[in-house]
Amino acid sequence: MANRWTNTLKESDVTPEAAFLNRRQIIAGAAAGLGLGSIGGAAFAKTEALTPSDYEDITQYNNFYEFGTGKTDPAANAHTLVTNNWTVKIDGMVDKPGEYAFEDIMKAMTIEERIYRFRCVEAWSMVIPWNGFELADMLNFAGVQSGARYVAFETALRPDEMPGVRFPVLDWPYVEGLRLDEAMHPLTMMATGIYGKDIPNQNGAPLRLVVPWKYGFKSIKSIVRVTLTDQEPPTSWNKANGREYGFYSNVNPEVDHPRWSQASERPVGGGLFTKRVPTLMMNGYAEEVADLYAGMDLTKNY
Ligand SMILES: Nc1nc2c(c(=O)[nH]1)N[C@H]1C(S)=C(S)[C@@H](COP(=O)(O)O)O[C@H]1N2
Ligand SMILES: [Mo]
Repeated sequence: MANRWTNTLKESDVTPEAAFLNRRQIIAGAAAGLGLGSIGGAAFAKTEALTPSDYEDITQYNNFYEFGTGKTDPAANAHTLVTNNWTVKIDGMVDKPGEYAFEDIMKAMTIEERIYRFRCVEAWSMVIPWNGFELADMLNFAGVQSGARYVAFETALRPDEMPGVRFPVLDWPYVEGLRLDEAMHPLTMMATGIYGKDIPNQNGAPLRLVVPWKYGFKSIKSIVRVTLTDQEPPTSWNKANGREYGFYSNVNPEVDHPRWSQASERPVGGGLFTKRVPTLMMNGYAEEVADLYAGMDLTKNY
């Protein structure tokens, strides 16, 4: 693919502002403005500098329940995951279904860097410089058939390598899903690296989804299967508690979790006295993605 975004640039030689400006101009087809806009009263940042979180924080404070439910469990335990000879089955409503070697997917994709906000539904956040490719490119590579409307994702389930799956915290394997237009959106990526290094096991090696305008649990890790379908696929957290976790799970400061506010968040890594900051509508990406949800009641489609 052509270098549409910041793929030739490294974090060291581009300011996040420049990268975001470039991206926004391409998507919007117009010059980007500065300052704040609003949707339904909630502020969102149009353009601002994003300072990436420390590598240490990004890779030592994780959620990956297959390796335990504590924030430091994944970093402590995920070394047992064998990522050699990884394959991803791409099946369902595609022209070229198959069991693809991770290396072959990588050869066909353009790896670029993108610095995205990351917002967990638990109300902590980070800024992560991902390396990876657009999910759309991988789906086009497999050939999406016209009847497909959703994409289902599945994480590896390997009891011998994943100490956490002994516990029935979730109905394993971890599964997630997107509407096809969300999956094809140019912001949606498959991450294979962080800070220019291969993605660590605890962050979802060798490839995981990143959907920056949705709560973190949508960004499913260590993917082994991607299925194009015409039915809304089941998702792990929705199955576990459908009242608290919906299919869409767009970051929305105006729709609280039944047990806590989503209006603000705690940036991870700033030490004990870090101030909470306001949560942005669609995590700051409303200008790019809000039209995907035009006419939908976001309090019902949470
Ligand atoms: N397979 C799998 N994917 C997962 C999870 C998980 O437990 N298992 N946790 C999710 C949640 S709740 C979050 S916040 C992010 C955390 O990603 P990070 O550890 O890279 O920050 O991964 C998501 N993807
Ligand atoms: Mo999360």
